[in-house]
Amino acid sequence: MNAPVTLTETHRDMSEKIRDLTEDEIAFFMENGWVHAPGFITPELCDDVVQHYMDWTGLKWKEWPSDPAEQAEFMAVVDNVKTRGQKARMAIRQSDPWMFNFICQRKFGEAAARLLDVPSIKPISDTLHVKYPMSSGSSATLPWHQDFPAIPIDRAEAVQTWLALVDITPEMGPMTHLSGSHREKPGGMLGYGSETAEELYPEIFKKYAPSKLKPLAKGDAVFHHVLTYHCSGLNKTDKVRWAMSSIRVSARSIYTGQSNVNTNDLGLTPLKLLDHPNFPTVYP
Ligand SMILES: O=C(O)CCC(=O)C(=O)O
Repeated sequence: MNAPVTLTETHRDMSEKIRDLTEDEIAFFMENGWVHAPGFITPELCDDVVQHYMDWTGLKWKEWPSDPAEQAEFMAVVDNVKTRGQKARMAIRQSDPWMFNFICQRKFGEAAARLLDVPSIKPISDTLHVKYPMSSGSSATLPWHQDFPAIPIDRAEAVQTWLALVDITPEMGPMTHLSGSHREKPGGMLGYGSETAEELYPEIFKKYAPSKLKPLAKGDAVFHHVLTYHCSGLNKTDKVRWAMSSIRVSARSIYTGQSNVNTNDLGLTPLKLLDHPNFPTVYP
C-alpha cells in the first residue's frame, strides 16, 4: 500500500475559489437541516475536479457519448472504480494529492464548523455522484435515507457538502430533502437492504415537506445535516449529472469501528478519535 498523502505535503490555499457562507444560509440550515449555497465554488474549480475524476477513473468522456458501445464503456469505467479492492466511487483523495488538498480546504472546514456549531472539523469521506441518463437503463434513484447511520462515528455532528460540478436541472435528478427532518432519530441503514423510510416512518412524510427541486448551477453547493432525510430521482436528460460530495465531522467525534470503506483497514482504534493522516483536522 502507498504511504498516505498528508496535508503538509499537498497544502495549497484555494480560498479565493471558495466563498464564505452567509449568516442567513447558516440560519436556514439550522432551521431546515439543509441549505442551497449558490456559487459556493468557482466554475473553473468544478472543471478541475471533473478532470481529476476522469483521470482517476480513466474515463475518456465528460459528456454522454452517442455511441452505445462508448456509453457502455463509460458506465463500466465509473462503476468499477475501486477503493481498497471494493467497488466504490469513494476516497479519490487517498490516491490523488490535488483532490486531497481540495477536500482539506480550510474554507470547507470553516463552513462545516459554522453549520454544525462545533469548534473543529475533519473530512471523513469524498464520493463521486455521476448519474447516467435514463436512456442508459442505469440511472439509479437513491431512496430516502439519512447519512449518519452509515458513518462510523459516535455523534451526529457531521454535514455533507454536495457540489454541482455542471449545471443541473430538476430533470437531471438532483436531491430533495425533508425540511426539518434533522431533528429525527437515526433511522437505520436505509438503502442497503429492503427497508424503506416510507414503510418504517410514514409519520415523517406528514411532519416534514420535501424541498422543491430547482436548477443548480455549476459550483453551487447543497449542504445537509447527516440526520436530514434526502433522496434523488432519475436523470431524464441525455446529459451526465456530474456531482460530488464530502462529509465533514466534528474533530471530537469518536470512531465506532463500524465497517466503512473510508475507515476500514487503516489501523484505527475503535472508541478513540479518528487518528490517521486521511482525516486531518482542517479547521480551525
Ligand atoms: O447525488 C445524489 O443523487 C444523492 C447523494 C446522496 O444521497 C448521498 O450522498 O447521501
